Amino acid sequence: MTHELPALPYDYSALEPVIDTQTMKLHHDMHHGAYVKNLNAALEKHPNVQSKSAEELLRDLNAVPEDIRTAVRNNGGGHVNHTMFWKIMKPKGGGDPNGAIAAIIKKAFGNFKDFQAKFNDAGAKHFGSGWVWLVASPGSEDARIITTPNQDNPISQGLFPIMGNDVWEHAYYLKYNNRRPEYLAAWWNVVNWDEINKRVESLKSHREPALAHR
Ligand code: MN3
Repeated sequence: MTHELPALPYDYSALEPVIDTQTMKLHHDMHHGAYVKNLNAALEKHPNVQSKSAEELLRDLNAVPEDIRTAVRNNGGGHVNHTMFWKIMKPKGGGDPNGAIAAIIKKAFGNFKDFQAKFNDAGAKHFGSGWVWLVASPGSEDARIITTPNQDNPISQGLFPIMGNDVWEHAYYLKYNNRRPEYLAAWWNVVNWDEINKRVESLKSHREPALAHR
């Protein structure tokens, strides 16, 4: 079984002006495309782990053969992270969170504005490439913000990624240049709270978040 690059759930231009068309094309087709290609190439060497989902591989990296462990961590992480990323955005998104995610944010941060400020600050201060996340332990609704380097996904630490934003320069540099905080602030206008609420349902029931495409 091979992993596949999922189609974007909207046009390349759909997230304008927050995320520009050219960035979406390069980010999805080239960057995410390369993670999928490189993940498949690594797994070709070990048919015994090819039946596992990308999430299963990341959840127990020690079970991945050592000679492909770094490749699976980086490219499997890149695949799972971006599969989530495209889904948790939508054109005309944003606004205040609703439903279960609103309750989680209120419990952990008091209000949405304070959560946004802390999430943006963590993303802005993260040194180099990586992701900023809202995570919880599976089955718990006590959420917190973490950052991870490179393409590391929180599931490798036993945490459930409720939502995350990509702070690699490839995510924003064409439009925002070095102004990462501007990108982080604008990103809230394309957040898809309905999709994030679906992920919260998975968190509550200890299920995997929607699996990355194979
Ligand atoms: Mn990226």
